[in-house]
Amino acid sequence: MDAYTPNKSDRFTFGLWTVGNPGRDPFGPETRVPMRPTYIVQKLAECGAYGVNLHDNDLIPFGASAAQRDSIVREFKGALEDNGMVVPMATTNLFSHPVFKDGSFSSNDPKVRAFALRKTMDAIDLGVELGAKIYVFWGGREGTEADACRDPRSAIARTRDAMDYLCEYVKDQRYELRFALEAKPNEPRGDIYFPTTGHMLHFISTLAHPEMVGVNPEVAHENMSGLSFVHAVAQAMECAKLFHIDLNAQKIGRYDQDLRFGSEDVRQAFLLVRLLEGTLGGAPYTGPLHFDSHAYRTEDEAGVWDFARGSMRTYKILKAKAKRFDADPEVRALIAEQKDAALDPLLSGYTREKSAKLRGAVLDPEELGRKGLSYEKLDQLMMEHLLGVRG
Ligand code: GLT
Ligand code: MN
Ligand code: MN
Repeated sequence: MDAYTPNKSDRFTFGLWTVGNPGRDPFGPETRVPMRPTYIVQKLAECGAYGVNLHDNDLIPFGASAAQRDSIVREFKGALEDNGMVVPMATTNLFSHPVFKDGSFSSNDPKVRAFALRKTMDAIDLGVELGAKIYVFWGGREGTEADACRDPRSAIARTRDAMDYLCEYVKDQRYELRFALEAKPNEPRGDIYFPTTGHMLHFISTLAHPEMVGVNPEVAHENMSGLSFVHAVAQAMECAKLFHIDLNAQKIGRYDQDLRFGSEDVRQAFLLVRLLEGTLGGAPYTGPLHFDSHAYRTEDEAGVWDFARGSMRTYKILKAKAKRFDADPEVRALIAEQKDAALDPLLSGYTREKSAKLRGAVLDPEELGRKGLSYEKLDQLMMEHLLGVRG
């Protein structure tokens, strides 16, 4: 036990499919024995996690009878209670079964769309029964290889119809549930619709109930697009749409690796934790911290729990480092907000008078252009904090 040992107050969660990943990849079968969901709950609790998330079919096999479902749910609820664990988020598997080979909500076939809606309503019922407050939508199969198959605008419109329908369903059932949309640019499809968090944020503004819908950005997915994950998360936070987050790590330009959080690009992981925790001063993110990642294929079960504990420890270490970085007087001096009592009031809230004053203000672009900003010093200070020789 040390300061970085995780505990329930840290709000760390894992999906059943994450620690339960048996190591299968496109080139080889499982390297680990699958674990029972109730066992996963017990082991995650021992590791210090706060909750567990699931797809409908992580718990209830596809095609199970109502009686089988009820008995599985009863047993699972017992395990949650025995281990003081919660289910903050649930989702639907709309990608494994061959019926979804060409998407679910965006499929050209109304029968597939009908099946997807029905499966999602059942899975929402399951999630709510287990206590979930967030419902994730990851449209992994909503995309194309043969792009001539449909007008991409129909895919967008059909997805909107599905979201509006499901929001109404939630309202009709009086569930206390919000949706979080997760973007990914490709894999398993050649191209996936709504490839980034930014695309999702705009799409949400076109829905009938935008207040019920936010985003679930994933480190690996934004990285696959070659974009800054930190900036995507910041944009979501700035408009109060960060409803959930999928933490993992990813080498740039690769397939979706879902590596242990912080194991690649430590700088970005640090800046992300700094943003989420608000150590710079902004409002923090207060939702669950979900690790959507899995242990290397080389690992046995012991390696899986090393992976889980490592994910949480790295987050806590980075959080402590972010606090020290933002409390460092040299850092604070370098990034102190610049104030100008005369100019600041002229820069927002246009009026004719303000714009006239702005035009009259004395500004010297040559002098401003010559001014050094000391970002080399700032960045090196960050490196020294990260590398453990400062703070
Ligand atoms: C799948 C995917 C993840 C999504 C999960 C939710 S399923 O593992 O790779 O990024 O978050 O459906
Ligand atoms: Mn994810
Ligand atoms: Mn992923």
